[in-house]
Amino acid sequence: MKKDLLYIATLLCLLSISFIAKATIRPTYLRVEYKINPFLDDRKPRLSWELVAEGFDNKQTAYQIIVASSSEKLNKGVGDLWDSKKVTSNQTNQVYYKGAALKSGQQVWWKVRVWNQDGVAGRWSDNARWEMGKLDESAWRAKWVGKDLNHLAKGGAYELPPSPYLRKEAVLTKPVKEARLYISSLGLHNFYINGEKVGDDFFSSGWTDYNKRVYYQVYDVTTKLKKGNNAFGAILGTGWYAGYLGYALLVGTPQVNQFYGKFPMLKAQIEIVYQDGSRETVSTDKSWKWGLGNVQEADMLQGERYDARQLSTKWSMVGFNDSKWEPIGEFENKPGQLLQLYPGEPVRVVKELSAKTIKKVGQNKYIVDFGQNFAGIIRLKQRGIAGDSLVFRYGEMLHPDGSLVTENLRKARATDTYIFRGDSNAEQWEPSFTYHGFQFVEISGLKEEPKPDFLTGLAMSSDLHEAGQFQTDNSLLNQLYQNIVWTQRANYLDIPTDCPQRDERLGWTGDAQVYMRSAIFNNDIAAFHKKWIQDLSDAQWENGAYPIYAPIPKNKAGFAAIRPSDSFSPGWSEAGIICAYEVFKAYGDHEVVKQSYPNMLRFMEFLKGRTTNHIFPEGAFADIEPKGGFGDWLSVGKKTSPDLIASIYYFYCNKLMREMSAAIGRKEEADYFDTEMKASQAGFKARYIAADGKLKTQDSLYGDGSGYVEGQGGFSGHTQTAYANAIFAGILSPEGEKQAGAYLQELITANGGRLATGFLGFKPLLPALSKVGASDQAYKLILSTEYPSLGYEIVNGATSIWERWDSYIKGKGFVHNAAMNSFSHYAFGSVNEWMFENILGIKSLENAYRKIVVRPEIGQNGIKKASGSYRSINGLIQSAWEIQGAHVVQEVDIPVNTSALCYVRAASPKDILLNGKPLDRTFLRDRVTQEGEEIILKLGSGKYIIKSIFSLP
Ligand code: RAM
Repeated sequence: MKKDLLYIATLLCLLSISFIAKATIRPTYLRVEYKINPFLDDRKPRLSWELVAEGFDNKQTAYQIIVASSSEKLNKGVGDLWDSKKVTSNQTNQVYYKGAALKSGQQVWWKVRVWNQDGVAGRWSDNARWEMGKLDESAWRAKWVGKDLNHLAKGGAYELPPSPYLRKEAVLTKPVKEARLYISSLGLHNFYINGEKVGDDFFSSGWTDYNKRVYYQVYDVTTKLKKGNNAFGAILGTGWYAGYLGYALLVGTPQVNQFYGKFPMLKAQIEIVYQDGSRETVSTDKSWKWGLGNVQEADMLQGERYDARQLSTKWSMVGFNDSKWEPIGEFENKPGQLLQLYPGEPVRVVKELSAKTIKKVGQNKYIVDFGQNFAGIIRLKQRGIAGDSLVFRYGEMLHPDGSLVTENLRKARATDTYIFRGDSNAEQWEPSFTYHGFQFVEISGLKEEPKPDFLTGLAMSSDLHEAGQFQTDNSLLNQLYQNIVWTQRANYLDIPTDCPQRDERLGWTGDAQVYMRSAIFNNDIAAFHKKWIQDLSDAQWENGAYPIYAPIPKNKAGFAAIRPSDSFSPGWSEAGIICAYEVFKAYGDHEVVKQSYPNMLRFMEFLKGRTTNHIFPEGAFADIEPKGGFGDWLSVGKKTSPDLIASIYYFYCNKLMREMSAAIGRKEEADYFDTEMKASQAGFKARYIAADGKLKTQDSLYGDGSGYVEGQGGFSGHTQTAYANAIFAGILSPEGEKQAGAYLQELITANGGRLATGFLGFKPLLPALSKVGASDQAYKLILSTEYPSLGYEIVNGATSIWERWDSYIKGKGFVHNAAMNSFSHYAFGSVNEWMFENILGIKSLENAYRKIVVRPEIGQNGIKKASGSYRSINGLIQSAWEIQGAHVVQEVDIPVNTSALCYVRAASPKDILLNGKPLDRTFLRDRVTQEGEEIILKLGSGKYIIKSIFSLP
């Protein structure tokens, strides 16, 4: 009896243990192709999840995925599409769907469970889903429709036609069970069903090389339809397809707009499943009608003009009298033009800002200050007399006299006009087919003092998940972080643009590549860059070079249409390798490598073709415009030889290609890149390194420097930029790196403790200083408020990152005002990478942060406290530290299924308390090593508080 009781007790105990164990590890945040419950057209999409579990050292040892064709089946555990069964693996992301072939429109439900380190299965995740888009052309019935209204454009400085309005009514004979809208436009569209706008996204279907690829979106519109008559309507905007692009007008290119086509077109297909299972489709074709409406002008750069009197809001509802509207034109698909599901995240309004101040600046004229420089539009809420108009102009800065700075917009008109309908209540309006970069809005035509909330700032961005958090006890650094985040927000808008305000807004490749890792720490950019890296591949030149911006429309002769001399440049074109590499590293994404691999190989071949002795000697790129490329763009002081920089980049790209090739099993190529990398290292040494370790160039080979950017002053190899790049890329020998580190510091000191770098030099500057053990110098640079520095911008009121170190100088004002002077340029925000990797100390040791290093740089440098996090694809990593008197307290959070090497500054392991306790013997034996003044703790998942006696090196 006693025995029995004991047996039962033991059994109960075991059961409860296994029950607890079972409950502790669980997948959450299920995503497909980086998205939550998305529409997709990837036939073998990749699945991912995060894991949560209590306690320490939790790992996944196996998983099971079930994929079903209905939620009922999934709930019963029936994987009729795929049951992976138990798969022994620690992989939680980049897991390919390996089930039955999926059809167009197929709805898919899935869930996952995992086994932990003790082999105990956890509970199933919640159900998640995805739905397939259209997998081939035959699934499309809709035709392209559109109307050329260019003849209605009012003359003047800009040629801006009105937007065509499209409509169609259709009878649905039975009650609706489910409905989808598949929609694409060459240009931009707003789509309405029964008077309601579908979707909250802007600027769909995005900017691509429309000759090669056009995207579509899918929406669930079930609740918008009803049995009986339904009305469908659309307004089209020229957008990137037919509107103005870049600085074409400014530089005098004969063609200034309509780079891809003359007028916008729409393709929309509404697929309805009736409750009885039968189906109906309503598609765009020549049975649709078009008419004129309220949008009288709409252009991305020039702004929108909206006359609310022209058309009743009922135009997209049933019963509107469209007898005066005419049939729309129907157009064929362009051969070779792929129609695919938008792979990125849509542009949305991501933040709303209210006016900080409203100042009267003239008769009926006011200036609103939103207190923050951003990209987006305004929402107006105001009463007015029919026919009265308000004119909105946008600016990032004010002149000392309080007037709006618009000179730096160059030829971007950036002006919106609203003409009142004359409603008795306040009229509400926001433009649809334009956006501006601004903090200030000047409103003319306001006859009465406006209410404080008459205008709302709507900040737009590609709607990306937040990945980073960063805070310190230093308000300057905190503001810097906010400025970086805001500038990324303003420029990650369908493509990574250089700036959001002037007549440019192009996907500049140099800016994108220097900023790439910084961007990753702020947002989950994997889906965004899945799109843009494709844009880059589509934009590759015939000769294999990646361009200086992408997309890049081409003219009939095959040159850049916006400015024919825009071609390629060292430091810019390498984005094709570097951006793919950063996605590969951060997310463990092999697909991006495989997809663009043929393009990357072609580019490497192009580079190789220009080398002599595996590097680029002086003058190697003298044939491009500007000569030698853009070089260390916007640096101050002596210019760094662009060829020396190009040679370091060549070495670096070979190194990255070696790693990526090996990862996707291209052994032969990996070997080739290894050899070429080493050869370029030797070539670099022979040509660019002097006996004393100084970097040098043969200046005479540049002649008088004419044609080169700021070449008159001559070129040098002995610059901050040259050393920073060489150290960062790892092209030097250990001894050489030491010397370079010393020269770099010398140069900074000789420059009064100031930086002198441009786009290419600044990105590696602080990381290089940290690499050579000069972390304090890096801190000094980031905390400086003297010109040139990011702190200088902040003490002068910056809420975003400026294009130039001297965008504004006290006493001198806006020195470059009308030329190139953006106040929202993320390139110098590339310091973010150092803030996360060196202040917080979060680095990836293995791809995708499966193995993490936490090694914050703590010293006597003015910062006593820092905290932050990075949500990696393997989970949330947190790192915080604080100097408390004679101690440093570190708080570290390591995600389930990962491990970390955590560096603690202490003379001996005895000086460390881990979660309140001294390190025990087994821990000391198995998990502690020492490197100089640092103790390295090997930690599994869990939350840790590490207290150590503060010892400086
Ligand atoms: C400027 C862009 C961009 C830069 C190029 C070289 O016009 O704004 O930032 O990369 O030129």
